[in-house]
Amino acid sequence: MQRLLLTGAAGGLGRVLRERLVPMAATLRVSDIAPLGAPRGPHEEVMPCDLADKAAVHRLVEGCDAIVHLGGVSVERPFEEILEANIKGLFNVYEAARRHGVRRVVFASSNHVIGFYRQTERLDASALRRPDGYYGLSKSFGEDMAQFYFDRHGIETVSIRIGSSFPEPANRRMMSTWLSYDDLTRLIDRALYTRNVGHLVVYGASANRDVWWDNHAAARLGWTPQDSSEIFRDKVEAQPPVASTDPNALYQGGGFTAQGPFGD
Ligand code: NAI
Ligand code: 15L
Repeated sequence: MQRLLLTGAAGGLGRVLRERLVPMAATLRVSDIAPLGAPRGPHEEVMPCDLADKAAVHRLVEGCDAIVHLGGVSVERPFEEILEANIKGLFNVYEAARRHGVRRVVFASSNHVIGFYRQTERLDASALRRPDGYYGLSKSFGEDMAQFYFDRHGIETVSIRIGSSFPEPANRRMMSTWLSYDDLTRLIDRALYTRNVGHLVVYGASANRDVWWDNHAAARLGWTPQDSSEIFRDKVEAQPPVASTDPNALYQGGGFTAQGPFGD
């Protein structure tokens, strides 16, 4: 891998992966609409870019061999904001990938594409999607876009339905959805380097005790999670209990299922 592009590099996961992706390519090109600071060394190129700006995205993608695409709105927001960053933005990324010969994308999808399933249900990656908001819809569209660009143009993508990737689980729901940074890093490595994946959808969750997702599709990547949220159980269960009628206790997407609509 000569040049790897990381979008969303100023974000929560981007700041972590900016360090951890360094061994995966000779040059890491980092990008965001938010400030990124100076290059961290000769291995790094810094290119600020608004994903909704088509010409800028084409300049950004030119010369790259693969893309780890984290950039975009990462929470529930009014549709117009999601449209610019996540829908037009992703289209710009794939069109630029097609034009400039990029063969592999790792797409940060989300558990919110299946957020309206109950926490009592166990899903694999082939389950019918049930997005829990505009954000989840944009990720669902993103997975369809990835499939289309493989079928039509042969660009391979691993769409990772990330659960909750933070230093530690913040609440009871995240005991099921938590993905450690180490497991995420190993998953991205396999998603970049495993041959002939086509468009593959996998769940991004650590080996947590109460998982909701049958992640057998991830075996194709030779990835199995090494970490577990269990080490945080006592701390999380010291929090006040959540009512059984609370969306955080009912739905896989938790509170996202009850956000919006906006502007009424
Ligand atoms: P974040 O919100 O911290 O980072 C997203 C980055 O995208 C930000 O730095 C932001 O400035 C940038 N961005 C937003 N609009 C942009 C635009 N128009 N042009 C260029 N850059 C833009 O989110 P986080 O947690 O780092 O997540 C990274 C990715 O992973 C996101 O796509 C998110 O949807 C996805 N994800 C994250 C999960 C998590 O638990 N952290 C769970 C599921 C999915
Ligand atoms: C996501 O998709 C969000 O980007 C992240 O901020 C968390 O809210 C996560 O899902 C989650 O469901 O915990």
